[in-house]
Amino acid sequence: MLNRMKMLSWPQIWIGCGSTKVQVSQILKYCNSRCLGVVPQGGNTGLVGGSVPVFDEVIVNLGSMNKVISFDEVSGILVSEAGCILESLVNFLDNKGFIMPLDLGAKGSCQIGGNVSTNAGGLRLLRYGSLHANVLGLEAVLANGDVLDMLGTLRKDNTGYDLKHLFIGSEGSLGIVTKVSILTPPKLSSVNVAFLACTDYLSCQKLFLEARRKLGEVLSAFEFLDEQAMDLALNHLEGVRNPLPTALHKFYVLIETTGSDEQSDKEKLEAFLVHSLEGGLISDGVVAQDIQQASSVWNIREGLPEALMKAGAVYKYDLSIPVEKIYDIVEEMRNKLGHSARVVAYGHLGDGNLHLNISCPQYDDAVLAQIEPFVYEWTSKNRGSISAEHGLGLMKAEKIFYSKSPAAVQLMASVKNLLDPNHILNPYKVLPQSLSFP
Ligand code: FAD
Ligand code: S2G
Ligand code: ZN
Repeated sequence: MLNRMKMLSWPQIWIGCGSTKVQVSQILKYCNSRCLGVVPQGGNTGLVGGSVPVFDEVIVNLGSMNKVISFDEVSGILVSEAGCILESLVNFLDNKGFIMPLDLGAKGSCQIGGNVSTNAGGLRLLRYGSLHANVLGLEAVLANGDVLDMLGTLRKDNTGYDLKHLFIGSEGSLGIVTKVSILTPPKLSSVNVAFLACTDYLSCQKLFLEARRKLGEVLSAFEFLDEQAMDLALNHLEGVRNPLPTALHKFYVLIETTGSDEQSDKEKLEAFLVHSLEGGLISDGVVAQDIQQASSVWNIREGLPEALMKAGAVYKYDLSIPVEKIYDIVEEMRNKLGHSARVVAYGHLGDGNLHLNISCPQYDDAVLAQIEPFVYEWTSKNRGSISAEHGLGLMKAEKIFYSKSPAAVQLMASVKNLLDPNHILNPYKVLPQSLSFP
């Protein structure tokens, strides 16, 4: 079987074009029978080392399984192969008047199979919910080669345990996702973007509450970045400029509304901006007047990961924290690190998700020792999660106990042992070493 594969170089197996679940099944049967480790791989944009081998694992990249299987133009239910790149699905749906329920800066490379396997959050979760809400069904191949057809397209199906949820966010450690059935929302005609400036974090927090009250059902994104993040963007991203360049701004908020009435939605957003100015919640603000202005504002926010990579070495922490405490950890890290590193904060404030990035000219163990385990202990003490949306992968597998109880992790290990008794799927990832060997 394997000799029919276009073998690029062992241990990589790139499934041949026109590949099917049968080929994935045969590869896993083969690897399972010889206890060969396997790393499922999508677009390789993951940020916790989940999609690359640790030693000599076989890489199974789903990139050639990239067909749209069906699309129901009434319900908006899309069924596709796992290797479809997110942006290609965005473009496919655009012509049909629908959108994907998730959007992330990596859309040009990440695959829907990888999005599901990491339970990716992204820029639209506030409006459309997580993939646990939008994925209706999956097809997955288990370690022994069994094909699990859970590719339902029903909104409601309460017949027994909903097993697909085990695979959403399991990071390739329980099975290889080969097909996805997902509910896609209709594309609405009126999308508006505002870029606002605040003088302190408390105002950002209050602004979020006001946005939910005053913008209500049309609110579709609420992202924030601090002035350190803005400086990085201005210094490292081509063609980016700050629409609100006054020095006194310490925080920036990007608000997007998505509705069906251009006129009233825009008036609603402009009224919100005036109300926030008069109430002292913002020190300045602008509503994008056209698509170019809207995308130039989005480019600032979506370009931050790239800006950080260009700035040097970066230590990334993707934290879920109660909204009122989000900036406390940023200030504590700044106090601890002083001038030895630049602490940058941005993220999906609407989801309580902080992207804490600590940037230095080069990697430095002394800096790392000041960050960890402090950041994990602080997050755990404040009942947050040490991984909001990026998963655990290799980098955070040993940190799982900061956010999950020993009993919960033990049960995860039992599920892993049941579905992958030889532990061939993504070894060393997600679960601590002590638990992930039989
Ligand atoms: P990969 O990186 O290839 O793999 C990720 C994990 O999923 C690995 O453990 C891999 O083994 C497993 N996997 C991949 N495909 C399959 C499959 N078919 N079956 C089983 N397991 C599989 N993430 C967010 O959540 N929100 C964001 O806003 C966000 N923004 C980003 C912005 C940038 C610029 C970058 C570089 C990354 C960003 N990410 C974000 C992280 C990353 O894009 C997501 O985790 C994404 O879902 C990974 O998809 P992928 O196809 O690249 O998967
Ligand atoms: C985002 C990307 C990764 C990071 O931009 O929303 O998920 O930490 C992040 O920069
Ligand atoms: Zn993110």
